[in-house]
Amino acid sequence: MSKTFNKLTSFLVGTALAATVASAAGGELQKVMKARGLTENDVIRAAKTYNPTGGRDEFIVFSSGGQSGQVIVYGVPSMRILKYIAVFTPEPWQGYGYDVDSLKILRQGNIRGREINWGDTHHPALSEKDGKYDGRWLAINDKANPRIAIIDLHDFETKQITVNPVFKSAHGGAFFTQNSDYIIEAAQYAAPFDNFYHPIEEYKETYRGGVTMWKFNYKKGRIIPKDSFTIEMPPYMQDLSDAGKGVSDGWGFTNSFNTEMYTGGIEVGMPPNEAGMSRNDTDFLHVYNWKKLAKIAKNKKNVKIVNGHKIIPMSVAVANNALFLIPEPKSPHGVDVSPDGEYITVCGKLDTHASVFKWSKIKKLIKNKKYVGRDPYGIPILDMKSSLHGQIELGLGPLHNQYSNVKGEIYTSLYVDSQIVKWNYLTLKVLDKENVHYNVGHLAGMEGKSADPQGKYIISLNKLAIDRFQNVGPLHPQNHQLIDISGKTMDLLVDMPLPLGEPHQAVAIRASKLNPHVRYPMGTNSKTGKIHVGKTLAGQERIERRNAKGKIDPKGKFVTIYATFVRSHINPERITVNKGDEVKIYMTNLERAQDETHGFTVDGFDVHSSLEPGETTEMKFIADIEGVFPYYCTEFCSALHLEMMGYLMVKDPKKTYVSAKKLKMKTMTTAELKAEYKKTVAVNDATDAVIQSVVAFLKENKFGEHKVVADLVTDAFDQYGQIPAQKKLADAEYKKGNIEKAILFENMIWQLMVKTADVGIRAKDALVRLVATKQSSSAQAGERAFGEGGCSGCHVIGKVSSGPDLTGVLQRHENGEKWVTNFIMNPEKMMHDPYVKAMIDVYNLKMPNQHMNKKETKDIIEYLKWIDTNANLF
Ligand code: RUQ
Ligand code: CUA
Repeated sequence: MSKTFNKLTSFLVGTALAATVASAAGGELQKVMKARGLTENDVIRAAKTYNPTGGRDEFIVFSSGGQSGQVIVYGVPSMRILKYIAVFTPEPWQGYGYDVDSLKILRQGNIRGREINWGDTHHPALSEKDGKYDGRWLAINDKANPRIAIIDLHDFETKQITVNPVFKSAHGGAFFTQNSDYIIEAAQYAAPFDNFYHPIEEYKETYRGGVTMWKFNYKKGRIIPKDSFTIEMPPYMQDLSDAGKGVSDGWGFTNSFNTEMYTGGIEVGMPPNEAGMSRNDTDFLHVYNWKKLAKIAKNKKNVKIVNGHKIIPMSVAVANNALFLIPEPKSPHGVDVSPDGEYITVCGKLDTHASVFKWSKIKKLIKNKKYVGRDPYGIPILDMKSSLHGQIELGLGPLHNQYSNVKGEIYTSLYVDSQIVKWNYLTLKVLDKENVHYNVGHLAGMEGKSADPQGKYIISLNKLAIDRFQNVGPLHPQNHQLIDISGKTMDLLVDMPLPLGEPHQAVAIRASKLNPHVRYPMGTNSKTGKIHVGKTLAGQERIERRNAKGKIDPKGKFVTIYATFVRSHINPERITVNKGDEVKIYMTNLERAQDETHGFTVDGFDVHSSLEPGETTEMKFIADIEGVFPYYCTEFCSALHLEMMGYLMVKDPKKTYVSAKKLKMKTMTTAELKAEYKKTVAVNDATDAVIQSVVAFLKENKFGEHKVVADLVTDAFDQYGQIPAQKKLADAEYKKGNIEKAILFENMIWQLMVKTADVGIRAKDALVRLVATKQSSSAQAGERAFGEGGCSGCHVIGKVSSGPDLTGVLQRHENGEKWVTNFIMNPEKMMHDPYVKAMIDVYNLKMPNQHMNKKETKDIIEYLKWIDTNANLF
């Protein structure tokens, strides 16, 4: 490990960087470094991982959430968490498991009719085309309750959970084949395929291992169980798997431990499992031709049906030359196929070596039927030596591998040594080692297991954090460490604590390959992708009461509410039902604006739904207790979010209720009401004038040519378009003399106008940025300094605020640039200038000294020049 070289270059670069930045920031950086005890190397590493606000990451990582049963999404290099995707476990924020539609997905994971509400997510896999990630689907397995879930990367939601009908645990999944035709899932602990009792003494006869090939419909993004099959395997503990690709496409590789078929029995005086299961020097790498087996499985004669699922017996696979074993060093762990498919690296775990098998050698042995023997189940065994490209000593506890963009370059985790080794699987040479903290399991390279690895970074997924973070009690977070692999040697950049289960494995993809939606087509059931039966548009909101036959019936016990959500009200706002009624609420979020999610709950009923723009969901419960239950929007969606509420009132039909005596309260006189009405209308007219000026500006500058702006304008008009209906109601009430109600409707108009103006102004700002001339980097820095240095506290461009509008300020004075520069840097010295004096009188304020340095002042001048060139836009 050439650490000295590494440190030296970093130091030189670091000093140079620090010097430039320091001279620019007047030693500010050095001050911060000193105060925080940072070295130059630290600063470089920080700069390599820092994302300024609004900045994006180059890669997106999908990490298993371990025992949380979820998937964790974060960015690289910033290591900022972006999302937890609910998969096998209820997740309240997303409403997963708390509304009817998501509960249906969660319940697909029932095993033998029983609810399972957790999962041990292990291996996420991204869908592939020609072995390359395409960013469309994500699959992940549950080791504890053998299941595979499919997540749609258009909305990052779980769409399907498939239970393995014959396995009792499953570790070696999920792995896509190179064109996503199948997903591989290998069993872990051998067990009977059926659901009956079989004594452990009959282990060899009745317990089985296996590999399930799940047929995947890429277009729909669903597993098709009826077209899937399991390859029966001996009761060895099948472990990790990988699909062949390129030259080895069509084949699968799964390694194993406990080929001893030891079954322990501490309680009856036998040595424990760990002793017996690691007795032999070698275990078996299973090599199978899944493409051939998929064809064979189509013929009924070749399969056995267990629990409604197709099994290809070992004998059939062997008779068709589709299943082989190769000895591998004992109790191995990772098996990883190289980007071209020619090399298969198996790590030793209990052995300090990695073994690199060569596909062309294996293929030849298979073709020539050169076997060294058969296992007790009749499976042909290939000679280990003749299958190997070579072996290499890496260190203690080698586990998992990832590839980089450099040919032959491979990275391996060393669990016991707590190190990452960089080596070459072609030349079998170790190139570098890096310490990690501590006990690394998997590694995540950037597309590092695809046919197109990107290099740049490796993430070390450590099992233990020990002393790396603030002590938060005996249960520590796990630690993901980001390592820069772009240089000659590795450089550990940053730690990320993950407090959500043991994240086993992660896969990373270029962010540019992901294409998620920002909204759903109106009324979508996101779980099915179809229009929801409960889709409700504005004006269609209603409450229906039906009988058991589904007929409208005022005496029925089934109440259906068709509700809509839009800033900032829920329609309806009052729901009264009888105790014992079955209440079903369909909810549609009418918003089309990006990120305008509403949430919904009825207090006390253990229900929650998250409604993304355009989404419809369903909620169901029995109103089995009497009382008054507020319901409300659970996302802080708007300034009037707290007002986004209503009441569910449950009355007992067996009770008689005595009305409360009405309180006498002072009411307004007609004259007072009329005055308030007039004032409200006047405010609305003034607000509308502002909106019209923004609209005129948007039209003049052809907003339609810019998608971002056009989307915002659509959203603004969604709000504005609701005004005429409210106006009609207001006018009608006024005519009838209901001035109080007329005022309320006028108020609603004002709310809609404020929302319109809010988005309209955002659209205008976005448009200004798009049509204005490009800012020089100095003007950009100037705008930042203007904002952060406090100038914007008093000066608003294009408007007179608590200070004068600065548009044209450079023209207002002779030698304008110099004048403004002096005024910014030494305002005190110019207080007697007659112009400044006059300004002080007008604004009742003195220009303060904001202690801008020369560079900042110069940048601000550039920014002011940019404003002048684009003065027509402000
Ligand atoms: S396996 S730490 Cu569960 Cu992926 Cu190796
Ligand atoms: Cu909608 Cu808060």
